[in-house]
Amino acid sequence: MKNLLITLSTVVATAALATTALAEKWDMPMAYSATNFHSEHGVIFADKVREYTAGAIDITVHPGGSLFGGGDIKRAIQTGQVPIGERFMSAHANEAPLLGWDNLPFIATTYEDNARLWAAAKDTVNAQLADLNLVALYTCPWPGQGFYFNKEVNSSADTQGIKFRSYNSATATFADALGMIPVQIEAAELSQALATGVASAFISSGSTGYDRKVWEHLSHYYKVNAWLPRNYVMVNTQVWDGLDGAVKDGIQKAADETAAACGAKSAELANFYFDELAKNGMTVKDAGSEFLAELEAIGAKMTSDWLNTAGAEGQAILDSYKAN
Ligand code: PCA
Repeated sequence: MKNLLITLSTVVATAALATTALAEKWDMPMAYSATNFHSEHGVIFADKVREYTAGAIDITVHPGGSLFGGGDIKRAIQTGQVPIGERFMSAHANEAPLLGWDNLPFIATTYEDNARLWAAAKDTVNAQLADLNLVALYTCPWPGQGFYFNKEVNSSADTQGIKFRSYNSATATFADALGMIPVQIEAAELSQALATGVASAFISSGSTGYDRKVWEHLSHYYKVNAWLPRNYVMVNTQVWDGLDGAVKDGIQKAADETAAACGAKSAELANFYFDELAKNGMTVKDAGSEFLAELEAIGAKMTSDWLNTAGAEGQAILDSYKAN
């Protein structure tokens, strides 16, 4: 009996070792701060992947641009420096215009509409990502985008010459159209940019203003709710193709569950962020009618510019969204 127990425990230990030896360790760079809900869901995803792949894939999340800065994450995955990572999808629209599908002002301004727009865009976007050597595992929306300023703003007469932190080419266009001077800065560097005067305005969700404690520098938030952009977790195509079917299924199940949980969390937190900005002394309100009318006119032009670069496939996404 003793011998049998020893033999059994040896078998168990060997099996455990075999699992450990087979476990692939994946570093997963993420662009936004550790306490942001996107990053927290990255950790939830990693835990689920470990569980659903029986330990075969062991993901370590590196939030806040600590492993690769936000602007470098996609390339690091494409070139196989890391197998997986997360980034803001429309940051890549300058390279692949279709990836700006979620950055069209005033087209889809609720979580429901954003989900419908993603459903319309998904196949086309995934085909585009395949051309970039990437497979998207899941996407998750930020809350709606509004404007941060250090003063009251009622129209573009108040925005001339302001240094504006942009996060992609579309937001730089928005700034230009309002007479502001865009400078692209990562969310991870935003507090520093505001503190040093490199920028004194930006467009973002309440989430990023809260994460970066921007009430230390700015006074007004206008809840324009212009669009709900998405982050996506992507994996290198060769890495993905090299996985066996059961592991792929486990990762995709983890991704699908994380997408649902992350989207629900984003919606749940949207008003919490506004409350926190206000509690910390900011004026949080809707844009006035004059400012809003200007933003809508700029937005319409941005959508037609996008359609010019995204072509028939872009038009098909919008047509299908409007038809459903
Ligand atoms: N926060 C990110 C992207 C969109 C958002 O709400 C940022 O400001 O960089």
